[in-house]
Amino acid sequence: MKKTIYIVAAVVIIAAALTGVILIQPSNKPQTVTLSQGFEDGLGVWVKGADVPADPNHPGQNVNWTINVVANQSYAGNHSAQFYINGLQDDGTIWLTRNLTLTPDTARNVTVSFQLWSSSESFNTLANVVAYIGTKNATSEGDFQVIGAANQAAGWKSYSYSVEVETGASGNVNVALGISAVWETHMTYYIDDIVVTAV
Ligand SMILES: [Ca+2]
Repeated sequence: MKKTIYIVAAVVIIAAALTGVILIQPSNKPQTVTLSQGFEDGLGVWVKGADVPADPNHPGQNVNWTINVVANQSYAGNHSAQFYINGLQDDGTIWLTRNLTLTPDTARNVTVSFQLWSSSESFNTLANVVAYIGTKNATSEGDFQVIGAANQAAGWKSYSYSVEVETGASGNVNVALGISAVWETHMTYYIDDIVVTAV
């Protein structure tokens, strides 16, 4: 019981100290922006993108890929985004991206976190989970940062990526996330519960 009182007292002191810190910050600090996407109403403002190789089995075409909102898997609610790619060429990156409009000419710490579902755990990396945060549009695999292997667990696993961004004159910052095939197989993953924050 005594211990509980000490803990409560410590929390109160820390809270008071933190409040003091907040009060002395300049009042023009940009507000924290938080956006979430759980795919309960479709893709919303998120846009599909891909950088995939030609398919030698179908001359003149690229390998098949799709990103669709589906109801057969979900981390929260009833829907998620299903990512499918024919990885038989051992190559190909597909993603969802959206734009943030932030205060121009400020330095912001932008984080994207999300849940990814894999059907199995594998010691081989079948696909990488990739992300991009920055002021340009991510258009190729090379624009993306690998943030982890996709097959670390059977079921849902959380991923996160943060970048300190100079917002520039427009204040436009793009966030993208997806998967990149590195094993010769067809692959399907699900993504849900995306949260983007700019602080
Ligand atoms: Ca959902």
